[in-house]
Amino acid sequence: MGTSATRDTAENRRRTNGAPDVDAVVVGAGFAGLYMLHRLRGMGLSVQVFERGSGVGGTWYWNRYPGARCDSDSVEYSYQFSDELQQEWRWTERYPGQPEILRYLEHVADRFDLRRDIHFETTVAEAVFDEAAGCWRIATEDGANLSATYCIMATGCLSAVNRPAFDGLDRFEGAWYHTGAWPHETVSFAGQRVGVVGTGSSAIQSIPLIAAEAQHLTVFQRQPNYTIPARNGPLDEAEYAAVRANYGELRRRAKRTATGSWWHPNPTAAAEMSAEEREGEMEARWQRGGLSFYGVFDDLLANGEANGIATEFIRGKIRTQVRDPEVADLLSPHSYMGCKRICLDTDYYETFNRPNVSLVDISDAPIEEITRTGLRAGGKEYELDTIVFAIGFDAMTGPLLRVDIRGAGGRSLREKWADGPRTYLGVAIEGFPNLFTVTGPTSPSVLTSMVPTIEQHVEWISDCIAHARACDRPRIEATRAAEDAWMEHHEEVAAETLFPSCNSWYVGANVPGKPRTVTPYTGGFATYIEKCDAVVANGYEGFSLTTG
Ligand code: N01
Repeated sequence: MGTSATRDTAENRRRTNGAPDVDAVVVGAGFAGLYMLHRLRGMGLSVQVFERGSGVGGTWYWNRYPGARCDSDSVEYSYQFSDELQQEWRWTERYPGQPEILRYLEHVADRFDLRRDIHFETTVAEAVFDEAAGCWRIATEDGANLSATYCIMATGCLSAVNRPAFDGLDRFEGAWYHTGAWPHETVSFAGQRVGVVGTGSSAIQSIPLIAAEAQHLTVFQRQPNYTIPARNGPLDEAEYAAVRANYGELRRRAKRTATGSWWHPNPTAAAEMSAEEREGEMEARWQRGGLSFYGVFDDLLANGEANGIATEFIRGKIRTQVRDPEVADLLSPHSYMGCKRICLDTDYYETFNRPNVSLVDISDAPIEEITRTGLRAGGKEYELDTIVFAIGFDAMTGPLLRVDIRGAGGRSLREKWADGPRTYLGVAIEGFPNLFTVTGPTSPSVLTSMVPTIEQHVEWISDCIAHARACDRPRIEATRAAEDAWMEHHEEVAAETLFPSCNSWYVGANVPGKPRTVTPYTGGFATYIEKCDAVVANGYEGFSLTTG
């Protein structure tokens, strides 16, 4: 591991003084970790970043599957902390593809000279709070150690892949891939019989491209998903220039919304609209494409009837696109819309009209085993040369719990969260002083536009650290009472939504044995920002600050 950067003379001096090696360790070098490093460095802190991949990018480093693309508009899915950066960078399409986002993050790493403090191909195995020294001791899988006053987990929400746990996988003689850990080399499907397991966002993006190349594609579907046409295309130069001239206002406005996005939510409940008005609203959003369909009615995610109107509209669209009525029926979800993440697609439904594509319903006939030459589901054998597992992630808690984190008194985070995550604001955890989580469980994160939500967290956390240092009480910890009150509020607002009713990764239903709890904060980005700001205005209410 390349820890030589942490062994320079200044740090050696700190070591001999009994001080921690560095002020802060950041785990992860995606959108969150890169900005955290830049921000803390700007405050004069010594910082070291550990990153599992061989390059920066996080999500966009790992998810290289065919068709991988962001569902947020490129002009929104970018940092706002540097106006120079947002003015000089040029996006090319409405939704940025994985290679373009990765280039953007590589540019950011170079532009702000971030790489010199990042240790690549270095996986953090353990983070243990040393009560006596008042610091975190970080150990990596390859046996290196580093101590730091602050430990910031910038590990992302969807970075721990849901590993295929099917019997017989080790006997499979073909090739297999997980969309969330895709090889860097081009994968060819030409002339092959390919199976895709899963029909979430990753599958919906990759299926049309795999189908165009494979000899035959079989899609194994457990539950269908709602997907809206992306309507991707090159950015219009004049519109883009207007955005660049108005970035500040557009970004400010987004922070006053529930999702942190630029699209306009309809402020009217479905029942307050006429049938024609509802139809017009749904059709307009369908034609415009994109995640603005979430904003079709004010009560889409809170009222079953409103939701039912939208889902019937989508099922109608599926029936007009898919020629075989039986296939159309199988592709039509009947659950609530939006309590599983809505997907965006390019030609997804049309793909099922192709003669080389078949859909297999495994809702009642799960995959029994992977065989030497394919897989068996519902007692039937499917011969396959390649299997693509698009089976998602151990979301939000997985990236944190795969590190053995032990707080004050040796308390393990895995034990504390055995029945589900508990945090204060999704940034701090009682019993784990000086540990922060960027977009952690119970923060709005995955229900909002990810980059602005990450920036808000990075800024809040770094300001909190600055405050603790300025008042010479560097040990900062969420109190039990504050965490309890936050969790009560979190659970209360979640209970008012439709989220608990769906088997989604938002509630951990996709990972066998995972405690079922609504993990992201459903109260909205604007409300969340107000709450975070109020905590600061009240002198970091809910935190105890001590000399440590
Ligand atoms: O994962 P998913 P994903 N046997 O969990 C099925 C973000 N994202 O990687 O629905 C058979 O959504 C599972 O079935 P079911 C986005 O937030 C963003 O697609 O649980 N099938 C489901 O169909 C997204 O929501 C972007 O019944 C199994 C699928 O696999 C999140 O990442 C692009 C199974 C998993 O779908 C995750 O998306 C891609 C099993 N044992 C992803 N286990 C963009 O911004 C699971 N499944 C563009």
